[in-house]
Amino acid sequence: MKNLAPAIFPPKGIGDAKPSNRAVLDWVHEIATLTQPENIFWCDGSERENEFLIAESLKQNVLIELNQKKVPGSYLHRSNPNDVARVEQFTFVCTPTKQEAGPTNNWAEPREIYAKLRELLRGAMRGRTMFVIPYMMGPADSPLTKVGFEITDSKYVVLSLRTMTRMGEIALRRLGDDPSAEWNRGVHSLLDVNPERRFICHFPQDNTIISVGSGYGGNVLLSKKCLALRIGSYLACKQGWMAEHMLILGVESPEGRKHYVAAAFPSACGKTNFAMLIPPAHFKGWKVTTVGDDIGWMRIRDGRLYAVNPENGYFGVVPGTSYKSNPNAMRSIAHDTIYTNVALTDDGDVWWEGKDGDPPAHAIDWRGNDWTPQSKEKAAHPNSRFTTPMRNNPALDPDVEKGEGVPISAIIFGGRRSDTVPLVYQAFDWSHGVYLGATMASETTAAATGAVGRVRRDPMAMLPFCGYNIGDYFQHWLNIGKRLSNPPLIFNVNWFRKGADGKFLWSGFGENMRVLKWIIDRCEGSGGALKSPIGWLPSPHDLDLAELDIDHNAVDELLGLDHEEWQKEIAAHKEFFDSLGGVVSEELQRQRDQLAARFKP
Ligand code: GTP
Ligand code: SPV
Ligand code: MN
Repeated sequence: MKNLAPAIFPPKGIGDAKPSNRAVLDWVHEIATLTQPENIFWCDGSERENEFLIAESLKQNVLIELNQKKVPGSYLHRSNPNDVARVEQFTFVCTPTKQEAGPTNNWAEPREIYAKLRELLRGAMRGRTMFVIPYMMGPADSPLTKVGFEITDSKYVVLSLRTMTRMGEIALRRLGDDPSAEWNRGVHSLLDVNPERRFICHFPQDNTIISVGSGYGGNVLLSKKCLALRIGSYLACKQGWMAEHMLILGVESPEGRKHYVAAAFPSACGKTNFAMLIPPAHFKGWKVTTVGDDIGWMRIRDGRLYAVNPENGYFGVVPGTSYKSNPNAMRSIAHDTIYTNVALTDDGDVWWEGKDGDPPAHAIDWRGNDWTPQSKEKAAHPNSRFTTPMRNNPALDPDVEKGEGVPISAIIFGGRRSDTVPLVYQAFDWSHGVYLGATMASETTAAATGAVGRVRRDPMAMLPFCGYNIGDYFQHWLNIGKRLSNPPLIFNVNWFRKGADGKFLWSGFGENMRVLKWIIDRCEGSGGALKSPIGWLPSPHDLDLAELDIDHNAVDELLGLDHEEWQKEIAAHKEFFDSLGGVVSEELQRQRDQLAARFKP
């Protein structure tokens, strides 16, 4: 581990994009004094800088070159096998009182944890290069756009943020020279990539993030979950907007009528796939376009919600991605992509479980070991990821850079539920919709360390990402609704319901267009539905299932309500609210009582 991130020495003209804002310079000086790096590299995100960093990363084995004929501009990175996913147990919200962090966050007292982190960071960058990355989240001319700086000793982080954010000069210009301007301070050090010294700490009141001991994904690309969601949600509540774990997509009818919808599904539950959906042949002339695949920032304008995607690229789940399931993702990752923890084939290509075609006869797995189809281990880690610029996406929405954002017609919640929850239903109104979000649950996935497949409540898909008290977060949602004269309709979907044989009842992916179409019909006031105890449910003939190979029983099961299962579900809602220790408002408690009452004969 001694040579984890040795220093690099750039030629003249690279690594010297020093910003002029006094506050930034003072902070960098303070962190450099503490961490004692060999040198400081001021990033500008330029092509030349990128080429230099890739060359150095190849020399130091941070990146492995792929076959440039097969995947031009693409590289493979292998993370430490002890460091392959977000670590929720080591993620902290550090507010003056525990109550501000609330019942769903790990809390640490700011003074104590700052002191502990300072000790861990003392001398941590000796012999290493300290990179200073200026970046911007959001389109250049959006009122929601935020500037952040990430200090890191990881070249992988620099290369990734160049794809994931708008990095360099553009961020410096947005920040300007005012030392009191709002910007996020992010400090990251790999240390020795030891889980015992791994902490991801957020200081919302200081607009500060400190992450140590990891080199992976959401733990270290501080722009993403740390700033755009945890700190973002705190700022959003204070400033009257919303920061959500949501994809944003556009859907255009053959007649040219366009709607935008935002959807919150937990990690590894289908956001990227839904955002890149290609409608089946039956939906001739329908077009789906991607605004964002993971995070949505929304604000109120003229009584409506408008959304922007703060990110500039996709950090997406690789396994299961194929030309069959997600052609737009396959085209996006065919070039200029960093792959993390996938398998390497003998001809320098990448491979993963679920890719089109036969598995290779031999490959090197994500840990760097020989692999054959007979191996018991998976070739690619279940949470292996691609980092690819959003501009690679053939279905990118033309308004993705629009500063005012896109108007949202519908908000969709959804999770992985093998039972109980129907394919789709609609909330009666905004407050009921907030209740659907607040009580949603999902089976856990490989996106975070820990058990997989365990049903847990994950309100608005924000359980790991809400940077303040979840009760206040629910209230913020309710308050936003009161300010909307034209609120989005709210829906819940479940692509993952299983039949008695344990197989998915719904074919999903492109076929989800059929559900999306019903949602759009409802927004336009034309779709049919039945009033059920849980909300508006489509009957089988309200969904366009033409040319879909599915039998009637499966459709009935998908749209059915099992009263016994729902009694358990309602009890689980109560148990969840109770577990939050009194932070849930009357209004949501009343929603639960009304739901229970609607089930009574
Ligand atoms: P994060 O990046 O972790 O936030 O994940 P995500 O919500 O973007 O999930 P993603 O679209 O990457 O999908 C995660 C996994 O779910 C992949 O293995 C997909 O193949 C699978 N998946 C996505 N959509 C569907 C679907 O409609 N049906 C089924 N059965 N699986 C799906
Ligand atoms: C998620 O877990 O929701 C992700 C991946 O999008 S990570 O960036 O690692 O958080
Ligand atoms: Mn995500």
